[in-house]
Amino acid sequence: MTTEQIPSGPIGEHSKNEQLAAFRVRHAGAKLSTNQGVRVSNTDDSLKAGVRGPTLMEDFHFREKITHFDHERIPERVVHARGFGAHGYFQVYESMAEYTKAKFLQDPSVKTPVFVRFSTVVGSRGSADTVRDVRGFATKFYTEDGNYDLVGNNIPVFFIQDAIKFPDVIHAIKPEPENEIPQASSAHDTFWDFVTGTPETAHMIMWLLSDRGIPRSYRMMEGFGVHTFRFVNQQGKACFVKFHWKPALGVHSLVWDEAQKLAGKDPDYHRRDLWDAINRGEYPEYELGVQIIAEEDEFKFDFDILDPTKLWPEELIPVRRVGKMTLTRNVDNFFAETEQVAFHPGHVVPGIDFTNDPLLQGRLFSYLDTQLIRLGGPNFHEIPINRPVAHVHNNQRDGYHRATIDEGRVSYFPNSLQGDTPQPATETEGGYVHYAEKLDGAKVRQRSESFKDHYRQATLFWNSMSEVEKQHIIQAFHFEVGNVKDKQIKQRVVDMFNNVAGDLAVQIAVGIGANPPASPGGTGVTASSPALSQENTIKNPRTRKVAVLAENGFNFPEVTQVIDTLNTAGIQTEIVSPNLGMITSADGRNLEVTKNYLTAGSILYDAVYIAGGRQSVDSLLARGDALHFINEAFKHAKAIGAANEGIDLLAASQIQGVALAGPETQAQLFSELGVITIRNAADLSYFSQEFINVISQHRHWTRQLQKELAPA
Ligand code: HDE
Repeated sequence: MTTEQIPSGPIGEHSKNEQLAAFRVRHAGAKLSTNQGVRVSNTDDSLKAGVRGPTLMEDFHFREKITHFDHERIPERVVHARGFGAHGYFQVYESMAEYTKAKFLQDPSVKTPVFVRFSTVVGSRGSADTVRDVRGFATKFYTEDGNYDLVGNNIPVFFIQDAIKFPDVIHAIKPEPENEIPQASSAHDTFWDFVTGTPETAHMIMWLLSDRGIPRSYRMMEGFGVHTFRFVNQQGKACFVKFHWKPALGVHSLVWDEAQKLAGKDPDYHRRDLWDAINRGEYPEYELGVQIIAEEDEFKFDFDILDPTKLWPEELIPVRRVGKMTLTRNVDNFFAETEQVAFHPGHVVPGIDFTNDPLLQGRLFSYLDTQLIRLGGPNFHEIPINRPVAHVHNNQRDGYHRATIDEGRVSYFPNSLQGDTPQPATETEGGYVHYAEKLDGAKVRQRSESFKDHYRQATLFWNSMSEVEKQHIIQAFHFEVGNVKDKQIKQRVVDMFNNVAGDLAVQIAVGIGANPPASPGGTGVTASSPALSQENTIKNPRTRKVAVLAENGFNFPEVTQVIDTLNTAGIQTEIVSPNLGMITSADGRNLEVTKNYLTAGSILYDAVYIAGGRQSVDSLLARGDALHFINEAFKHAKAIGAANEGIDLLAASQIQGVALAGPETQAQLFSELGVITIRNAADLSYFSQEFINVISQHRHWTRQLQKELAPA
């Protein structure tokens, strides 16, 4: 073996970036040329026989330009078509050698480059980001051992147990074939027809219809490998493992009304959020967690650990946080990187192996197959974003779009002409050796008996939800099944989810005009898992976005103090006013307006602050847009702050039943249900700090429960 063939040693944070540099081209300042490098003198007029005559065939510039344009599109992914990617690195906290020999999980000083692509599943490439859907969370680690892909979702379980059902579930959930309606939505007959005929979907449906289906941000959602994988250590000892990504900012969601409106106001809401955060240096972080079960404990649980519709309750099998991924760099070119990246759960490295989860086994076939058509042939691994940083040496040759120039006569093994190289590596040299699992079974098309409990973990999920999370699930059922036209399917939904929980089924039935279940059902499971509720997540105000409503005549010292304090805590602020340009304060100072009421909306923010200043507030009071802004933010359970005259706008809004600081109150802070007000205070630092606390709560659900969901 020549030195050139030995992998280059420890991989650094920048090694992928350095590799990509060779493929980057900067066009700024250059002369225009054809693809053949011939300079072009005019790209505005085609070559014609006379100024009003026909275009000539010999116009090679015209032909090349149009032909290339005609071929710009490649097939979109059959699922996960809409996505957004970013670069970063992963670092392990301490060696995981006890469990796995995977090199990127050994040395805490190594920063392994990664590329992550987040996605929605159902919608086409141009669909909106905020639809109710599962989110893909796919990570490519460019490790010293070669590429490792962890191709996961933001929901830890899947709709089906066996990959052979995948075309069925996807056909059912995609737009209906006769009219391609609805786009990017599961709220239609074919999907619920499939669900009610396929009880194994119950658990995942509970997750999809929960707040997890409408994340606030890609930066605020968990990721899950879903399947049970194997770790294998240097001694050849294996254990079962499930992978988790835990976001540093906690797990947070939109509310449904907001998600729907965002789909119109800013269909790029999630990709913009990620792009902007990385550009601002607010690098998203996710800890890698592992749950480990010893080989000998495979049958110790009341669920089958190979069943992908089951999670491993964290209270039973704790998640150990073993490392951290930080996303630090946006792509240079969406198509070249995000669109052409090719993930595959079969891209594993020594130390990580598969199990017999029948969903995983099927995926191992599908991902290579799909790239062949999507990326146009067998050489997609040569596309810059897909190239490993580790060296590639084999006897695979030719095919469409081959870029590598393989030297020499030898493209076979064994050979004498090249000293039998490239030659297989031994296990100690890093050769991948599959775990020698002992297998013995008859060929059958059957489902294991141990896969037949479809409801108990769905009940566990339901039991684990807070009151407001339960309300959201019920409302989601009312929306989803409310859009189903077939009455029998609607009734079947009630009957199916009666198997999960009687109270759930009764409440679903009320909203969709179906009959309540004949007798309340359930599984008898009374346990709950606190880790499943978003109520128990990290509450961190960093990177939250606050709209500041202000007009001419605002109170400059007050507004700037509040803005400065929020900004110092990492919270972003934007001044929203009727017109862009400058607004002038009561004392003659200027502030630049960021957004007007047409380009902004309360749905684009996590919180609202109403500036004080008599003239400013009088203008706001006369503005329907401003009142709508407040009412909508209140409805969506967002934090609202106001000082001095700003409180008059709250008093004039539809916010009711919340105590506000009155005109005579002296510097006393009022804080109720996420609405925080103060009057006549010389200094707003205490108010600003409390406002930050209120913002960090994400949403004030009690308000929603009390004001919105209470029976009339
Ligand atoms: Fe996928 N899935 N999938 N999937 N999947 C694809 O591969 C498939 C499944 C996931 O950002 C496709 O390159 C089958 C589970 C993500 O590029 C395709 C089955 C999980 C992405 C495919 C599943 C996923 C995909 C479409 C049933 C979570 C986007 C384009 C056995 C663990 C990756 C492509 C990216 C993409 C097939 C089930 C996650 C067709 C057959 C379970 C995140 O190959």
